[in-house]
Amino acid sequence: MKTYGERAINLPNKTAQDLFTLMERKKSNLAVALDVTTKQEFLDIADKVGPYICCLKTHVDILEDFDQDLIDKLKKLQKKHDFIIFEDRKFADIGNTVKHQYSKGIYKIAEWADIIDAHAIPGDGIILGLKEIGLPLKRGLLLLAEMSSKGNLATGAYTEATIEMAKRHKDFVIGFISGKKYNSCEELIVMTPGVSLDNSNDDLGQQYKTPRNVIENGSDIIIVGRGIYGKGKDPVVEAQRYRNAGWNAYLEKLEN
Ligand code: 5FU
Repeated sequence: MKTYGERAINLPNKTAQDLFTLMERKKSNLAVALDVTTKQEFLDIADKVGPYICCLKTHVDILEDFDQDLIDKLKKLQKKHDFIIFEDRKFADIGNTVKHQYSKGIYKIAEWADIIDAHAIPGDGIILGLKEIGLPLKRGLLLLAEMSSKGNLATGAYTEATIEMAKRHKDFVIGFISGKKYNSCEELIVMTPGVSLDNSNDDLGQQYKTPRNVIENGSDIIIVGRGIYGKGKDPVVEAQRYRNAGWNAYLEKLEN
């Protein structure tokens, strides 16, 4: 198995290269899913977990007081701590619409998010639309090949078709949201949500696996949300704990 650093070489997409290089540099395969609803909480936790993560995953549309100042401060934190920003927007419309959703409106996602994700359901047009905006900016796209939630419909033939779509657009599609690696495209990044060391589910269909489980299945990056900043948790302590769990699982996998 290649190291993250070795995989960075020869990747066609700059964001993917940057991500693997910084994972190696920071010794972290941890992405934090920062699902809080106020700017202050968001910036406070981002600053605390920043040193331990390779990627900060956002849902900007859940912030009650979103404004340009938040983006300016987020960019400063990105410089300070060295991480990739992934807006988990899950685009799902025709190419022409997603192009506008990506670059316009209140959030202007293309201006600040290094990575975005999209459902494969509309077909190749969704990638073509997002690519028109994202490729000149050297951004990267993840396709949702599988979801972590109970009863998710992205399975079997749908997942297979999603993998084929990714292979047709390797300049812009850098990987998948999924729980496992696919044999036919091992170089593509696999980012995995639904990761916890303490819980196996929530009350709304989320299903959790441990960092070790998902890394063993071929995941490259673990995505952890409430496990890090949930009620009563210290985000610094938890970020270190998940960083260590993810990195040790990766080192063990490299040895085997
Ligand atoms: F695509 C997916 C998926 O299949 N499952 C997810 O949980 C995305 N997610 C996101 O990961 C979800 O929107 C949350 O932002 C995050 C998981 O958060 P948690 O608090 O660790 O459950």
